[in-house]
Formats: sequence, C-alpha cells, structure tokens
Amino acid sequence: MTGDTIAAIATGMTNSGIGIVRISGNEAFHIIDKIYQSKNGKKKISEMESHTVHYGYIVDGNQIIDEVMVLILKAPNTYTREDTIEIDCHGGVLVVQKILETVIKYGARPAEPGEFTKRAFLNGRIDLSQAESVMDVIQAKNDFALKTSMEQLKGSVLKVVKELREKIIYEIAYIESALDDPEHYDLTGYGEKLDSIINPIMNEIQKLLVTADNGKILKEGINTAIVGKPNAGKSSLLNSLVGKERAIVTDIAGTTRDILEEQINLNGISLNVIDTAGIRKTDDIVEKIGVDRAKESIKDADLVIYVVDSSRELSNEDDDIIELIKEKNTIILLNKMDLAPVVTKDEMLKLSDKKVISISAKENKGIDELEETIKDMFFHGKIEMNDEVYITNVRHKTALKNAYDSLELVKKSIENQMPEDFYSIDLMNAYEELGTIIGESVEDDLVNEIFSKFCMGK
Ligand SMILES: Nc1nc2c(ncn2[C@@H]2O[C@H](COP(=O)(O)OP(=O)(O)OP(=O)(O)O)[C@@H](O)[C@H]2O)c(=O)[nH]1
Ligand SMILES: [Mg+2]
Repeated sequence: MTGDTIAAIATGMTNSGIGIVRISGNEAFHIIDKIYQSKNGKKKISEMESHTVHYGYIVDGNQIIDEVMVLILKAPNTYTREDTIEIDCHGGVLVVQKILETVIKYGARPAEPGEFTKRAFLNGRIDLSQAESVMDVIQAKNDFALKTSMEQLKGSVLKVVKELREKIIYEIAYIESALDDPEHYDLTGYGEKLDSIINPIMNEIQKLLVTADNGKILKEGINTAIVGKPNAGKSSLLNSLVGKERAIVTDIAGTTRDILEEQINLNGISLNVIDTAGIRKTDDIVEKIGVDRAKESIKDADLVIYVVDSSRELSNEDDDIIELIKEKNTIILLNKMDLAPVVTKDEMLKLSDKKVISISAKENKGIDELEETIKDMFFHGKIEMNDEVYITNVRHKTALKNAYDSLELVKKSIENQMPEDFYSIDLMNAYEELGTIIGESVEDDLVNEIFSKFCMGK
C-alpha cells in the first residue's frame, strides 16, 4: 500500500448530469466521516457495509455543499485495492470543485494524473499493458480502438507475452543449469534444438509486429491528404466524404488557400482527411504558402488521394504532382465523370502505376469504390475484428522489436557456434524486453512516464 490518500475529480470538467469525486487510500473513510452527513440517521459511513450507496450531504462544518450519493468500497475489492470512496454529486463544474477542495481540506492530497491506475498496478490488480489500455479506452476515437483497448484491458496482450516469456525463461534456466551441472544436463546438440524453439517465438513476435502497423492506423486514423490542381474538385470530394458542406467550393481556381482537416469514419476506420490548396505555380503570396503546405502534406500522409479533373487536358503541373506522389500510397481519382471525358483511365495508367478510380464528387458517384479501395489497401480486405491480438501501443511495438532483434542475435550465436552463455545473455535481453510490456522488471521511470500520461482521476 502506498500510504497517503489521494482524491480527484473523475468526470469531465464540463457542466453535466453528475460529477464524481474519487478518494483512495487509508484515510478515505476517515475523511468521508468528517464531511458526510446522512439524510436521517447519524451513523458513520465507515461503519456501513462495503459496496453500498448512501444518500446525504457533503458538509464543511455547518455549511452544506451539495446533496450527494456516496459509494463506499472497502479494500481490497476496489480498483486501487485500497479503501475507496466515490462521491456522486451534481455535475456543475463549481460544485464538483468545491467538493474536491473539501476532501483535500480534510486530509487527502490531489492525485497526480493516472495515479489511481498507477496504484491499481502497484498493488497488483492489473499489469502494465492493462493499465495503458485504460487510457486507450478513455481516448478511443472509433469502434476498433475501443474494441482493441477493451481486449487489452481484459489481458489479451498480457496472455501472449506471458506465454512467450515462459518459453524463453525455460531455456535460460536450462542453459544455466547445464553450465552449472554438466553431469546431469547435456548441451550437445542444444544449439540446434534452441534454434527450433526460437523460430516459432520469432514468428509469433513478427505477427504481433504486423498487427502493430495496422493497429496504429486503426487507432489513430489514416492520415489522408487530398491533393491535385486547382478546381479539380478536392473540396467537393471532402464534402462528399464528410457528408456536409464543410469546405468552400466555387468554380474559381484557387478557392482553398489553407489546409482544412476533418475526421471521417469509414465503417469503424478513422480517416484524418485534409483538403489542400490546388497545386500550381503562382505569384500570389498567400496562395503560394497554401501550395507549399499542400506539397508538405504529401510527405506526412499515410494515403494520398490525387484528384484529377477528367474533363480537362493534363498539364505539366500534373507531371509535377505525379512525381511528388511517386513513393506514396496513392489513389488517383478521375473526377467529374459526369462530364465528357478528356482524360481516360488508360492514359492515366500510362503515367503512373497507382490505382485509378472514376468518380463524380458533385453527384456522389464512385465514392463507395473509393472507400472499398482504401480498406483493401490498408487491411488487405479484412478489417473485421476477429480474435487476433492487436498491438496498438508504440511502446509495446518497440519492445517487441527489441526482443525480436535479441532473438536474432541468439540465432547468430548458434550459427557461429559460440559458447552457450552467449545464448543466455541475448535470451535474457529478449525476456526483459517482453517484460517491459507487461510491467515486470520495469524501471520506476518507465512506470512514472506511463502513468503521468493518464487523465486526472483515472
Ligand atoms: N461537373 C462536375 N463538377 C464538379 C465535380 N466536382 C467538383 N466540381 C466543380 O468544380 C469546381 C471546383 O470544385 P472544388 O471542389 O472547389 O475544387 P478544388 O479542387 O477544391 O479547387 P481549389 O480549392 O481551387 O484548389 C466547382 O465548381 C465544383 O462544383 C464533379 O464531379 N462534376
Ligand atoms: Mg478547394
């Protein structure tokens, strides 16, 4: 147990139906006894049964602060494993703050961000990957993110990582024992055997690493830049994807000057779409800044949508754009298919090896095909959420990568017929790296770093 008693507002700081102030620690009941007054009886709240709700007032001396419901949770069956009180009060920002101030006045200290979850971790209720997923659940932007975070919260990552670590530690233990006691444990031919044990472990890690790439995109959204010449219909496309008139559309070339960003949800996948200024040579200072930004946005994009006005001849500027997008994931849209075509798919395919789709942003045609293509591009057609474990956390990904590299070193040592203690050094590194994912053998710094990222009151 950590000792002191912490308190924080657990709900958002806006006026809402209810607000919750949470208290956790040894003094939690002592504090609530001093500031809670029940509606009828005089009984102390600390004498009531655990996991019950009580109706009364929060008071500071004679002054009533709010009418509340108090939830009492006695250790160890609580989130933090400590005595916990939750005060449900009216949801006005001022009221909630007043209650927190009173709780602090009578002995609690304001919690650091994420400190409740940190205590849950330190007191052994959850592992580190679960703790991190608490934050992810709170911040989930779409169905996928929510679902994977919930899976992780239930311990999906923990399970896989634990299994891998068990296999590795077994081999380390074997090597150590054999080196100590060669009469009972034989290491002849062990290198080969170890190699055959490491391979499936490395495959498993590799599989997790692949999900990490999808995972990041699924969680944070695909950064998508819509680019093209002025008047091609970029803003019209954005509007069509968003489903409302978000960007200004006119027939004047050079309408969009600055970058405009919108989030779109495609059946559970988020797209962070930016509409950019039409790319062309210009002497207009403001437009030129916009054009430079448009070019810059190509560099940062996971996906570029290059919109071409198919009712007009291509020009040098199209060649320039094709050059800029050469290395990027790109979909070329031949827009304005409702008009007489001047640029055809075949012509476009001669200039670029990218996927080409005909659409009409104005009449909303071809948008479905665009959406399907995006899904295929990023998830090879299958984005349905199966039971696969997804890695959605950058820290986990790095640790997996490091573990993989260490195992590769083990393989090298085997290949070069190095002495066995070389194997165990790198096996140990892999073991420790995997351990950092679930918070075993982690440094205090790392723990603090992770928990300080949490929202207050969680
Ligand atoms: N016929 C037809 N017209 C379209 C289509 N898409 C866009 N337009 C028209 O093309 C003109 C330019 O559209 P915008 O969406 O403003 O083009 P933009 O690429 O954003 O242009 P800039 O912001 O100037 O770079 C407008 O008059 C639109 O109504 C389409 O599919 N068919
Ligand atoms: Mg525009």
